[in-house]
Amino acid sequence: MKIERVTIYHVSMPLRSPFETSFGRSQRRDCLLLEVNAAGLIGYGECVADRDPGYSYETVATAWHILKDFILPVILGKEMQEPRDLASRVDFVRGHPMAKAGLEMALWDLHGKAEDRSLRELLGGVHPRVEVGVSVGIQESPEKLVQVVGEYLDQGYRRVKIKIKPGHDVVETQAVRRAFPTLRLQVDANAAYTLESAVALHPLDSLNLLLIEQPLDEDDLWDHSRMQAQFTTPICLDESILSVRHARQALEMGACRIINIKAGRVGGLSQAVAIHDLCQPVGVPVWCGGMLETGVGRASNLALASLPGFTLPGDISATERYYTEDITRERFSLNEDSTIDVPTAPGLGVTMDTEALGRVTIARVTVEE
Ligand code: OSB
Ligand code: MG
Repeated sequence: MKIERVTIYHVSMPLRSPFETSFGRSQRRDCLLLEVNAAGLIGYGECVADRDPGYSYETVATAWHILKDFILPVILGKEMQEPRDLASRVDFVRGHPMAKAGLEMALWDLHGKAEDRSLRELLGGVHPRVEVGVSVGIQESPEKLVQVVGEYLDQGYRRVKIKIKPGHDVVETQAVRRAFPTLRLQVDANAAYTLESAVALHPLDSLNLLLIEQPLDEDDLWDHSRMQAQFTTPICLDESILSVRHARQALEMGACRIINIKAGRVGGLSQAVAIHDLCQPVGVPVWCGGMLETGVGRASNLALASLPGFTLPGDISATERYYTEDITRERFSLNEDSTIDVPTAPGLGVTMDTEALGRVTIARVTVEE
């Protein structure tokens, strides 16, 4: 099908509660939404780059620039049958995986709609619903953190991840563990430590955590392998894994034992599936990370997480954990067994609430052939 027109929306949505990580605190969540018109169909994709370059060097502004000035010009007016073909066509742009992945998601949505198949089917997903957890931001005190975690448990979440940073780590995690001795619990440092300062995290090793996520720098596979040798708790990499090659090398050098897969971070769903396919036969657990997505990206995450190798709960929470108003008509809710249903309609399986989209759009541009 020929790609006729693409509209980029810069969306800014108020979060229901501020989200704080080691790289910053946000009250809003910005992203780009891509609307691709082809063969009388519309496909949507979400580019998960944030307003600020805290998690990644990519931002909404860099992704806008890379898409509008480099990627869209080589895609518009062209035939695109297979979303998997996008990666090689945009290879001439170094880096910028989130920009590429946002467009690829829209192509998957279009492809599914054209073939009348859900994204889950297209990717090889096997589960009708997937196990999920909640990612809890840094709180003002350990007591407050225990209270917030307790509220999520009351809502039915059976796996909790807490954000940590130097000075807000061991005491907080111990407090949560003491309050909830059997909870499936994990921590995420978002690269806030060095091999030296990570010595402070040793007490975490006796708290029966599922994993310790991304303690050290993004570009530091080597020191992660040294740290993993000093911990019995599995290290899980997020920011460090930008490609299938990184995943293979990280596993070969023992830099991690678990991988967090985010399609945006690795340049698209095709590469996300390839990392899954690398890990599954060798028994390395993977799970689906989150970027506070709208209903569009959430639908994509659910489809991805339905693949058989996603054996740990994903950071995919119910819509109401993030937003009062979403841009999709569908809202995702938590089932009693801490799962969320994977959409079954063609493509992403969601429909756009164009009025809601209008209310949260702060800039837009349409590009044609
Ligand atoms: O490191 O996993 C992360 C959100 C934004 C950027 C990075 C991360 C996160 C989360 C939230 O942990 C996961 C979610 O609920 O979407
Ligand atoms: Mg993370």
